[in-house]
Amino acid sequence: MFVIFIIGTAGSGKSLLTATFNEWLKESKQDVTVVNLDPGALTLPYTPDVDVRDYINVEALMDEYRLGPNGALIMAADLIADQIERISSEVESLKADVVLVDTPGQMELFAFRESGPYIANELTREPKAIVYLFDSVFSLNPLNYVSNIFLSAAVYNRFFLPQVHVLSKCDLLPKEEVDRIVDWSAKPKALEHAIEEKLQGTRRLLSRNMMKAVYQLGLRFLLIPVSAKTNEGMINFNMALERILAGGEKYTY
Ligand SMILES: Nc1nc2c(ncn2[C@@H]2O[C@H](COP(=O)(O)OP(=O)(O)OP(=O)(O)O)[C@@H](O)[C@H]2O)c(=O)[nH]1
Ligand SMILES: [Mg+2]
Repeated sequence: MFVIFIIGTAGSGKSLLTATFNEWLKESKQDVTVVNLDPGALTLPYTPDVDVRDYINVEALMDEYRLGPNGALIMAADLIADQIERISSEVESLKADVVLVDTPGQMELFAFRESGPYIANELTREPKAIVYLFDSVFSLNPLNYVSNIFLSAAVYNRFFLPQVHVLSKCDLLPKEEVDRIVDWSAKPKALEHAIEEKLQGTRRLLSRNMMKAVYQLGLRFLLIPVSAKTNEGMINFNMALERILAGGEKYTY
């Protein structure tokens, strides 16, 4: 069994990628369990096999503790941690080859609170990986792109799990733009050039220094363009995960 957490900023495409990758894996005869860890999800583009909303009710928390939606979501994040043993048993009992975990809409609830890494650690003892999403349209601007590199470095620093980096919603940009962003991710020089060209003043200085800081840490963020609408890039995405999780073999033996 391999466990894959899909993480990214709000609206970056986590839930739809979970849905599409689930279908894609099932078509290639893999046995998949889909887990929804977002207690605040109103609708989902897939039917979860394990759903945190069966354990925690955000609206009830709002009523009972007189919390606003964000306060209730923070409380929910900690309550998920309390329930993790039961959730983990439920996942294990389904005995799938691949477990896809869709994480809360607001990434900071999962990535930057104590409960997130605890949940990730306790959700089975099987090998795990993180998929971090860079939203294509958001990443067009080098300043946004660099900020996202920083966020994904922060996520790595929290979980210390192998990480795959995806340029999500790649169907929304022309191919040249997609290639340009992928080029930034492969060649620091190309990104530096874009920063010089498109940014001025303090923004340019900050972006350049932030980028250098990340590269000095030895972190690399090679992006795989993927569309959850057209299925573009799904093969490369799956290969990257197989390489990390199964040493390049299929998930099922
Ligand atoms: N064109 C296109 N749109 C996408 C793609 N993936 C997601 N979207 C759209 O982007 C919006 C957000 O997608 P979600 O999958 O809900 O993103 P999310 O990260 O789960 O969002 P939250 O959980 O609400 O933070 C939806 O309107 C999706 O239809 C994609 O590959 N291509
Ligand atoms: Mg979602």
